[in-house]
Amino acid sequence: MMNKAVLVAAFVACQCTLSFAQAQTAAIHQGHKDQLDTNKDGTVQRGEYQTFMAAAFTGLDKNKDGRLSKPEVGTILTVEQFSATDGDANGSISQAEFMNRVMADFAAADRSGDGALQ
Ligand SMILES: [Ca+2]
Ligand SMILES: [Ca+2]
Ligand SMILES: [Ca+2]
Repeated sequence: MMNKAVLVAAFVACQCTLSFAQAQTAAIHQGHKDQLDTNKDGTVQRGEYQTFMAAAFTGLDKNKDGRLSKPEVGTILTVEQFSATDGDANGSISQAEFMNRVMADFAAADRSGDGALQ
């Protein structure tokens, strides 16, 4: 579990200049699809993406207070991305805010609208 969390954090961190959706698409192209496609059916379903991103949130939440502070995401999100994700503008990103954002990105990346990314 720890290894997975570290791996996810590293994966997210290396995509720091991209949006979540771009990072996810790039990840698939770069061979990370196996990490997301946990049932190995060749597509990334909404549930698989959701599970992956929930693990990413856990990995990023270094002090385990259930929120992402600016220092915790400092190398991953730009100020603009942080503000866009912090829905209630309270200065930290809750898991709900994080998941709202990444699932919106999933929907944007799912151009065919079938709930899976090929
Ligand atoms: Ca799958
Ligand atoms: Ca935290
Ligand atoms: Ca917030």
